[in-house]
Amino acid sequence: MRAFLLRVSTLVLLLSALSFPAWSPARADEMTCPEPTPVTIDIKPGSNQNRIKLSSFGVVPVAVLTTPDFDASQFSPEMAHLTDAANAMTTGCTGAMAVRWVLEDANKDGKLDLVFYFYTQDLDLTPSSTAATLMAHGSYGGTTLHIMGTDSVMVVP
Ligand SMILES: [Ca+2]
Ligand SMILES: [Ca+2]
Repeated sequence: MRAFLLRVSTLVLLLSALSFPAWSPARADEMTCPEPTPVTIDIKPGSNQNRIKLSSFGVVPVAVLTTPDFDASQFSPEMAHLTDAANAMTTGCTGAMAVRWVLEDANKDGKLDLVFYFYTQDLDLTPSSTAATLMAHGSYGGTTLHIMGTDSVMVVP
């Protein structure tokens, strides 16, 4: 009888250990992005057409512009993604991951902007894509901040 009870309680412990990860809310939170702050972005600064050739092996620069509401030079990014705007809201942080970033005045207004670079081959864009969304997280004046901005693209194979 005692051995039987021990076996049952072991089984219960084992089952609860197995089912725990499935409903842990902390884990679900890590998989989605918090509410982002809207920012102004410029895909391919200097070009209004924002033509992206998918077969190219280059990089696509995407500038987060400094505006009266957002000082890009105060943002220290930890990670950034660029994705088809149609996927951005439904699938969260997906798409290409930034390979590097640099502070420079991308729109020549005398204020530093933050320019992210993405490998064209990492992009999830298709010839039917019309816009791309940049999402980044990092710290802004010591507090954690998620930013998001969208710009048009013209995608060619
Ligand atoms: Ca542009
Ligand atoms: Ca600027």
